[in-house]
Amino acid sequence: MADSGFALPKPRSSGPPFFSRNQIAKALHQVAVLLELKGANVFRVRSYQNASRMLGGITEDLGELVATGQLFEMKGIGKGLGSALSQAIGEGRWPSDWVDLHEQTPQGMIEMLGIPGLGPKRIKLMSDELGVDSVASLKQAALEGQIAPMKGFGEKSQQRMLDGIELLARFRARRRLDIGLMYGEAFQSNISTIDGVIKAQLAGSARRRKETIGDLDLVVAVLPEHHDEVADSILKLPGIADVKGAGGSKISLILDTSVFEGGFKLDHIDPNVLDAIGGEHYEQLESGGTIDAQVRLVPPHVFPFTLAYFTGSKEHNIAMRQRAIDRGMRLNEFGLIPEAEAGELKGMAAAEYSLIAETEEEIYRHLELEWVAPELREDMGEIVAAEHRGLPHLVTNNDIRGALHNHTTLSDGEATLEEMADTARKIGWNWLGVADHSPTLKVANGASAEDLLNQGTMIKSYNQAWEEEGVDFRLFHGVESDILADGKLDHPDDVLAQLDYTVASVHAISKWRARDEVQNTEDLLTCIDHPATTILGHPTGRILQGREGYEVDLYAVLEHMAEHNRDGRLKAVELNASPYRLDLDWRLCKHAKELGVPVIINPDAHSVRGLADVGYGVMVARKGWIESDNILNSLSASDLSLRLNH
Ligand code: DGT
Ligand code: CA
Ligand code: CA
Ligand code: ZN
Repeated sequence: MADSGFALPKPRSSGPPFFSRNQIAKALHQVAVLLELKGANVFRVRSYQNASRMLGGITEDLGELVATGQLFEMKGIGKGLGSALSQAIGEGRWPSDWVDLHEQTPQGMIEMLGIPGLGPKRIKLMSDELGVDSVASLKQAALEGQIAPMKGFGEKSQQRMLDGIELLARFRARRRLDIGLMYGEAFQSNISTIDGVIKAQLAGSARRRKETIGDLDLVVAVLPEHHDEVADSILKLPGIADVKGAGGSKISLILDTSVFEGGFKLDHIDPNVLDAIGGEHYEQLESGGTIDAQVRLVPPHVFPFTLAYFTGSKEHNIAMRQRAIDRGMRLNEFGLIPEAEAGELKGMAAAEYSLIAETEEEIYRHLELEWVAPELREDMGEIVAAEHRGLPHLVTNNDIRGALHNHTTLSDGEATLEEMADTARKIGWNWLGVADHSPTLKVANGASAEDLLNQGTMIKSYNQAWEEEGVDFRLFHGVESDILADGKLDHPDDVLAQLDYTVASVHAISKWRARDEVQNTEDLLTCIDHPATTILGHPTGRILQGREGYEVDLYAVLEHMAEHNRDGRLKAVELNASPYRLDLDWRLCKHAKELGVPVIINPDAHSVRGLADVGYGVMVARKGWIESDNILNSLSASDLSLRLNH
């Protein structure tokens, strides 16, 4: 695959200025890196590097600096660089030596730049001494121990390179849902603004809310007479690092982070999670990341069929197509076509005879089905349910009245109890539960029993004050207790008994991953039996794109929890809504629901912004067939209070 995060930006269609300040800074930086890869003179490299930094930081309007000639007077911009930039900004043409540099640098060298922690200087060295010219040959050399003996490298840096290669491969393969949606929604909204675009919609796994996304699929409705100009305009949108193919109704391209207006920033990441997804290198990986996208342009009357087809899943499509065949029809991305009329015709020609559908609903209706929400289209029983009008009334964001697993400054949260409560009230919640870490988790600043109980006293006084003022909001007091290796909880029973609830979670992941499924499952069952345990937190400990969870038989765990619930003891399973976790997996949500184990969607917020992550949990819950009645989040504060303190 061509890497592609590393191309010169394409000029805007309406200029001058043809490039933004960010694009210019990025291009200068890239030229510096490529020069260094080539072994150019350090002063030359540095002058590009400095110019990049300087122009990236200015507040003046770049177009104006060029127009007035002031650009030439700026520190670090010599005559050569000044004219090069004036031409780029004023005429939309990059200097030919920059273009040559990009074209002549071997793809393999550029690919190696994506390895976290590896810079051009060392790549050049390894290339000269070992003939390494791609990620694959670098990996080979490292595995054969050829890197370590080189001057200035050593065993450690050889291992770090191997780790980096693995991390890069993981990032290349698929992206997390939150990241995929960020790219997809930004690109969709850019396409929507193009003249002639009637509608643009995200399809594929992003629309189905899969936990990770392979590539983005977008469907665009456009009249045939506007097709070509719209296709041209799409190719000129910001954020396109490379075009893999464009012809007919399909455009394949690669997006990079310049699709985000105002740059790409990551929110606060909980250190436990960060550690699993690349630590200090994570931000570099993510901001140098790319994602593939496929855009299909179709006439409006075909749009619903194309949207449905490319929403998938493949398995759902196959089942739908079979249903059409059973009714003497052909279903594809162009239409739902009676065979008798289409005869030998194919593709768009056959689609002339398609039944009419203005929306997806009508396609499903033609096949005697209720419309199936995209999240459910996995061929996991949705078609039978749609046939019998038995699809679930999926939970929505509006059903969420609060959540129970959130952190404050008492452990590793950024915000105080007051700030968290304020924000929860502002976003319209009826209640909020705080569950700070327990003492064993030293890296997360686990709170002592004494501090925890003091927090409880504060919570009581807040609740009392709100009650007196007639404010319909309350705090619940819990703890996120570590589950210790023998299934015990991390506070004395008399401390736990004073709380409203306990979220029990495993954090010693490497230890649990080193053990077998039987042992892990047994310890979880023991922990669930503890009278204080109310909620099983992030049930597998997985970090998406980071690490697998520990082995555990979650079916057995859920069945055990179901038994408790049948006997009237509340044991809920968490759907951790952090986009890095999304744990409980959606495939198991449906199982929990069928067993009657209540689900609680928890953002595991470590900041006030973190509360919004509950939205990702709602997406996954929907994908797992969850209805409002299946979650604790939909209860009023008083009903929840009854459930917690039976
Ligand atoms: P991804 O990209 O791996 O996260 O997953 P999807 O589901 O977005 O898959 P993708 O991008 O390969 O294709 C988008 C949709 O197009 C897919 O969900 C269903 C449809 N599709 C693709 N290939 C086939 C196929 O061979 N048969 C059928 N029936 N549908 C297909
Ligand atoms: Ca896709
Ligand atoms: Ca695709
Ligand atoms: Zn946790």
